[in-house]
Order: sequence, then C-alpha cells, then structure tokens
Amino acid sequence: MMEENKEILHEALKRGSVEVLGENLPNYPLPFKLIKTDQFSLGEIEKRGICLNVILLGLTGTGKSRLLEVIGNYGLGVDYWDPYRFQVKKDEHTEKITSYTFSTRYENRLPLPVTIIDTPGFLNATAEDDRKLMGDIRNFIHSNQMPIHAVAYVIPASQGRLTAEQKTVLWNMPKALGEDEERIKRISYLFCTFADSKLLPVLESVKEAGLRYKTHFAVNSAAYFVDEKVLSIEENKENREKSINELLWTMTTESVREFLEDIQCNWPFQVNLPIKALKPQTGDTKEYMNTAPARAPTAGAKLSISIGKF
Ligand SMILES: Nc1nc2c(ncn2[C@@H]2O[C@H](COP(=O)(O)OP(=O)(O)OP(=O)(O)O)[C@@H](O)[C@H]2O)c(=O)[nH]1
Ligand SMILES: [Mg+2]
Repeated sequence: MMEENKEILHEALKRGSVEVLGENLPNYPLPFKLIKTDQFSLGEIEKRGICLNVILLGLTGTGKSRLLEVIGNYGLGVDYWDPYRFQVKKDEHTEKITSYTFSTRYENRLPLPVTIIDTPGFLNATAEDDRKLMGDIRNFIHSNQMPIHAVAYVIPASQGRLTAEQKTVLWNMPKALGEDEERIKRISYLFCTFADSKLLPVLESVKEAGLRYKTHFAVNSAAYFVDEKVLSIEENKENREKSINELLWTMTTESVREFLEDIQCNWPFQVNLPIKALKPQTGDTKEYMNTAPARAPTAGAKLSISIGKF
C-alpha cells in the first residue's frame, strides 16, 4: 500500500495497532510482518523495482535504533503536531541484526521503498564479539543479497574525544562491508546524534580516527518523540513560539530529508565476499589498544586487518 493521503495511511496503520501510552506521545507499534529470518516488512515487498537499503553502524548506545524510529516516522509522513507517533520496534538495546522495509510509506517523502538495517553496537562486549559482529553484518548483507545504497555511521555530536579503542573500532567499521574504501566512502554518511546545535565536536574526532564519509547530518532523535505537554495542542499551535524541541525537530527532519534525497543518486555497493573467507581469528581484547591509530590514518594507509584483526 503506497498512500498518497497521509491521513488515510495513518488511520489504516493505527487500526492495525494497539496504542501504547507512556510519558511521551502515544505510540502505535507498526504492523511489521516477518518475511524472512530477522527481516521485517511494512506492507507487501514490491517484487520488482528498487528498494533503497541503508545500514546503521556505530558504537553501542549512540542512537542507531532511535534514528531508525525517526526515519520511519518521517517516511510515514508524521508531522510535529500529530498527537501520536509510530513505533518500529521497542526502545531497547539491539541484540540482532534486523532489517525493516518500508514498502508502505508516504510517497511524498519516500518515493521508493526503503530498508533500514539496524545493527547491534560495537564496543558492547569484547573485541572478539566485535569481530564476530563485523562478520555477521557482512554475512547478513551478502546472504540476503542486499545492495547497499547508504552506510550511516551514528555517533553522538558531542563526542569530541575518542579513546584509542573507539578510534580503532571506527577506523575498522567500514570493513564490515568490504575493502573497497573509496566506493564505501561514496555511500557513507555521518549522523551526529544528540545534537543540540550545529556545533559538532564529533567532526574533529572522527577525522582523527580516519572515518571517511560523504557528508554529515545533525539530528536529535528525542525531539521526534517528546510531548510538548501542553493543555491543548490546538491552543499551543495558535500561540506558538517555537520551542527548542520544535527547532530540533526541524533540524532533524531536514537532515533526514536531505539524506533520503541524496541516497537516491548513489550507486549501490555490492557486498560480495562471503563470510567463509573472513574467518574470525581468536585474540584478546588488548588488540584494540595495540592497533589503535596514533593519528589519522591516511587514505592510502594499509591496515593489516581482515575481519579478524582489529
Ligand atoms: N536526547 C537524545 N536521546 C537519544 C538520541 N538518540 C538516542 N537517544 C536515546 O539514547 C538511548 C540509546 O539509543 P539507541 O537508539 O537505543 O542506541 P543504539 O545505538 O541503538 O544502542 P545499541 O542497540 O545498544 O547499540 C535511548 O534511550 C534513546 O532514546 C538523541 O538524538 N537525543
Ligand atoms: Mg539499537
């Protein structure tokens, strides 16, 4: 179902859902259907035609899953003053790589279906777990034959300093897709989450870590879900002065809109190396520290890692 009319679309989605009340705006869990192991779709997958595939990558707790919620709500046409939000999945730590396809969507905002692949965060446990995660990500994309249109690195805007361990993980993260750094860079974006202004200390620190991307976006995903807690939304709408929350909403919406427009022109990246060729090596967590880049690795620098050697 690709609705032109936002109200009809929202009513249909709400009818198929049970409202969840909480501190913030009421949430309607979306009626996603499991189509394959760890792959969900909202509406029927269009058999022919392009679907834009986006993968979210980042350290643990940086806001990947929340960004998925923002993109989902944006793509369904939710506006600031709508007195509800939709929920893609529960707000909890991500354990498994999972994809969510928005076949049903508000076409004015998502002309093409979009699939978002949410991934567990790096640096959640041991280096060994991270190596396994790298392999699992590549395997997920490869085995499901998903050409990737965009890689979204998700890092808090205020992350002005990175530990050696964090730098090493960021430097290695693109390798979850493959070794063609130049091509991966051309479809890579940095999402600076928890942003409360256009000041983004993270830009310096990721540069130092050697993370390469096409462009960056500032977002504050919380702004999408906060209830203005007004006596009457209608009343506030009339007399409104823009709240900080609304400004952050606007910034976030602009970022997501620009991102989704930009990725439509991307040449998709095929992850074609099967995971068999990328057997994880055993090693201890100290390897992170031993191989952290002392300064920004140059574009041509070779890091002697496969998936197994961080
Ligand atoms: N204020 C604010 N809170 C955010 C933002 N992004 C995420 N959060 C909150 O930060 C917490 C972690 O966000 P998640 O989206 O679950 O982070 P994640 O990267 O998916 O975490 P893992 O799945 O554990 O790797 C949640 O409580 C979010 O609501 C943001 O931009 N601003
Ligand atoms: Mg998550």
